[in-house]
Amino acid sequence: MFQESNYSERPTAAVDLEALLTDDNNLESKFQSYQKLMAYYRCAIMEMTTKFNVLNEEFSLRYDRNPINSIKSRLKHISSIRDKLEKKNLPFTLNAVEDNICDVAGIRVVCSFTDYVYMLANALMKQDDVALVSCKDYIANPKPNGYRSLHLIVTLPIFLAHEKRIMKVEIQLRTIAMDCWASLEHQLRYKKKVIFTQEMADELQKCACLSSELDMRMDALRKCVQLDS
Ligand code: 0O2
Repeated sequence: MFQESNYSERPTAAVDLEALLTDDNNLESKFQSYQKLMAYYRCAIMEMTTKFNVLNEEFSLRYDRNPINSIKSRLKHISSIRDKLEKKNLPFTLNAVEDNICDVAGIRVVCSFTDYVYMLANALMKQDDVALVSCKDYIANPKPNGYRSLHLIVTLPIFLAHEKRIMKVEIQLRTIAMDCWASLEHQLRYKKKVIFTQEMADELQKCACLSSELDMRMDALRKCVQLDS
């Protein structure tokens, strides 16, 4: 299985840190507090990645097939955290980050087939240390531009030497076809200030339909060859 980390890592800019933590004037102490919180989020990513690797292993033992094609992860960049807090009209403090930004730790699980997306999500949610905060099913209800993925915000514990901390993680589960479309669409326009004509938006939508049809046809083929029984 191909594994990859840091799907969008950029270095922490001093100017971002300067602006961070409006409740602390000391840059050195700001840096340490921020690094500590980010280390906790990295631990949460490790825990969650292990959970998916374990599920993948079990499934592969039982059915001789890997449901997971790849797992990618990233810590949200400080400038994106700042932008999101600003948008929500919230102060730039660590408490505000922990309480209001749910996707500081992000994991993207790319699956072979659509059924596996739901199978993995259900298996994860049965684990008694994982709690669901919110679920957005953009597979059942794609975004108007055609974006499809299952988004879960969950909490899970990380165990440190002297404490247990409950951390939030955003999980994006999608098929290879959904990931292909989202990655290309992201390159073309997501977060960029490009003016997209209606024709271009329509074309992207059509590509999303093609990727959805590809998933349906591959799912049908999988059922024909009965991979999981
Ligand atoms: P990045 O670079 O992944 O960090 P919320 O988090 O709820 O305040 P939102 O936008 O309602 O904000 O959350 P949602 O809809 O769950 O989407 C969050 C993430 O999904 C985005 O993260 C993207 O990774 C992905 N995503 C959502 N819509 C699209 C889309 O149309 N195209 C692509 N390619 N990806 C999408 P970030 O933080 O925006 O970016």
